[in-house]
Amino acid sequence: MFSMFKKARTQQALVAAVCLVAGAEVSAQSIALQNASFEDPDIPQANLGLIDFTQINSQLELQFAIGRLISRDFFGGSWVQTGPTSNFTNPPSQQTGVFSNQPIVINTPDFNVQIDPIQGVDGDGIGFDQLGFILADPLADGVLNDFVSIHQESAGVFEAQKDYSFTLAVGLSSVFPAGDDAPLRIAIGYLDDTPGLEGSEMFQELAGLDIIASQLGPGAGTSGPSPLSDFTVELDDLDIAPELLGKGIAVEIRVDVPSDIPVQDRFNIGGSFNYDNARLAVVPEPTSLALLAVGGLLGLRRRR
Ligand SMILES: [Ca+2]
Ligand SMILES: [Ca+2]
Ligand SMILES: [Ca+2]
Repeated sequence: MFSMFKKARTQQALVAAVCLVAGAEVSAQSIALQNASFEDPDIPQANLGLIDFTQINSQLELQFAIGRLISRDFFGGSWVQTGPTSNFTNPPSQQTGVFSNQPIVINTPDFNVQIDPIQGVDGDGIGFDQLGFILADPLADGVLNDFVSIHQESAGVFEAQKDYSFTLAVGLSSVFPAGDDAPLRIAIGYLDDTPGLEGSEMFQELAGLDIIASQLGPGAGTSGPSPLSDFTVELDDLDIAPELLGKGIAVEIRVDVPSDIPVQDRFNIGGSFNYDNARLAVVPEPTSLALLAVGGLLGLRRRR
């Protein structure tokens, strides 16, 4: 009678332990990324007095003028910008960078502009809460753009029986909102340092996720940028080849313009996304942990 009771108790403990371990799956540990919130370089308050309104003939030209005051086309930290206009390597492609999320109000006889900050942007307590942008301008500086990307190798390395996740807050720009044919792709991979490879060619994707414009709320023709939403790409340990264990974990943010679309039609396709708060995390493989826990409890039982 007593031993049956004890057995039931042990089974309850087993179930509880497995549930606990399964619950632990969500307790991911973060792996540091540099300039993950795109706060570097810090962009000061825009001096709207620098805009020469005698040269501004349209709302679009005014958008460009404001954009120049509130953005920088380079990053602090170790993000590497790549794209055809930069010959696949650093220095910057000028299609990616950071911008301050500052409110803009312009009242002239010809222009009335009010730009409200995007809500919920992550900051560092210094100046404005900044974001990154990526613009797959199909024809930048007279050079055909098939893609634009940034990537970074984190301080973490791939370990056995670990899953990984890369999360990015993403929104659609109101200036050149992207079309669905040019999705934003977020990816986890590694950098292949084989001689001869450079820029984007070095990034080898292991898991990727496409985010299309129509997933992001207000699109082309609307008055403002869409709010940011979190998107996560997950890399399963089963998709990490044994020879990659110990190799640095890298992440990529990328926009591709489909190369099979005629040049004259591409102007409707390339577009701009806003993003912020890049987060890389490692998650202990839940199945192996649960098996370990069960094995441990069974071992205890046998010793009794
Ligand atoms: Ca930020
Ligand atoms: Ca800041
Ligand atoms: Ca797994």
